[in-house]
Amino acid sequence: MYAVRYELIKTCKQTGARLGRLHTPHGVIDTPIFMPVGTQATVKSLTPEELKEIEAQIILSNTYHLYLRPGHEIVKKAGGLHKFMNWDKPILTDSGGFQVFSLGPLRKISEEGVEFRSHIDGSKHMLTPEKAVEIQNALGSDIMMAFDECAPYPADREYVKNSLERTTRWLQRCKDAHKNTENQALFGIVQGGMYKDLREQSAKEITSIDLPGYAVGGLSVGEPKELMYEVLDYTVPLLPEDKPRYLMGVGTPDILIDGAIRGIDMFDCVLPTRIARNGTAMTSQGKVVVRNAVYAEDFTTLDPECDCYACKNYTKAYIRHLIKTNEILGARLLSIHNLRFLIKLMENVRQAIMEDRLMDFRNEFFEKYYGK
Ligand code: PRF
Ligand code: ZN
Repeated sequence: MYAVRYELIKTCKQTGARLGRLHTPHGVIDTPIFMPVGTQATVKSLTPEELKEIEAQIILSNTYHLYLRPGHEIVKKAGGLHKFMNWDKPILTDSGGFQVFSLGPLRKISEEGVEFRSHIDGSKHMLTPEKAVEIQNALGSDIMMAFDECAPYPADREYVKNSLERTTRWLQRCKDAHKNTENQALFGIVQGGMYKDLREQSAKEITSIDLPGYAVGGLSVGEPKELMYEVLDYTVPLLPEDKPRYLMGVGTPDILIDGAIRGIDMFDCVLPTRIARNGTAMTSQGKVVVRNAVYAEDFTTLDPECDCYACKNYTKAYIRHLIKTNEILGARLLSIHNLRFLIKLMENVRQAIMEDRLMDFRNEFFEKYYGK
């Protein structure tokens, strides 16, 4: 038995989007779901109580960062990541592959793995499929991601082909190294860049290795959005229907909806918390750059349709003041609000799937949010 089981409840008659439930060792998740990012074992500036208040069901954390600081051995000694950070709901950890590849010239790829220098002190390290599994086993996440290579965009065919074939070999090594299958689920990651035949090859190879879930990686790496949708259109149907599908590192409102319509069940993105710290709110009427001078005397709330703590208690003028003066509370309030906005958006998406009207919901949302 796998640690994680996907239960398909129904598909939307209007769009084909899936309503489901993901059963994990730390509870049940409703899908499609947005996962807040907590890279350093914290969703920046929020307590776990606040995450529960906005109804976050699962959070994402990172192997690479926790391996470097404080070190996975320390997290293990603390009793695992859940105990260490006082979060008792599901956690997904990314494998470190993607983060290491973002280091650019600081890394060297071989069949064995990736040699890299720490972005903190320049020290040399080696991440391999076995090491990524060992670290994630120590962290004790409910869902652990395979060690993969996300090819850059653009990249030539030959490079992408070699890279995806190595990613398949790395997945087999991850699976062989992962012993704790009762408590932690390993997900495979489909690569293949923007090449149809290479995506097909990767999907076929990756799904031939039996696992409790699969992700689509290598997207939102600088390609035009239309190209990403094209890749999803031919890749997602190649994934098994009885397993969850996770689109890695993507989570703007339009992609959450149009991804769900293409059969994606899980999303994550740093965007809501990152733009919060810059003074931008995502609202039912579109983005509001509350940092702007036009809000200096705006004593209305961020979003009249939002039920979050920030919207129940504070005005745009006040939050603008906090952001302009670099007060921590400004970033906190906007982070609470933006995360609640995306979590609520997914609640609405699930309700719309339930009622077979996701395309109507999509069109109304786009009209209001993007004015189109
Ligand atoms: N692989 C992994 N993590 C990721 C990605 C990937 O391709 C992406 C691509 N958008 C984000 N995070 N392991
Ligand atoms: Zn709000």
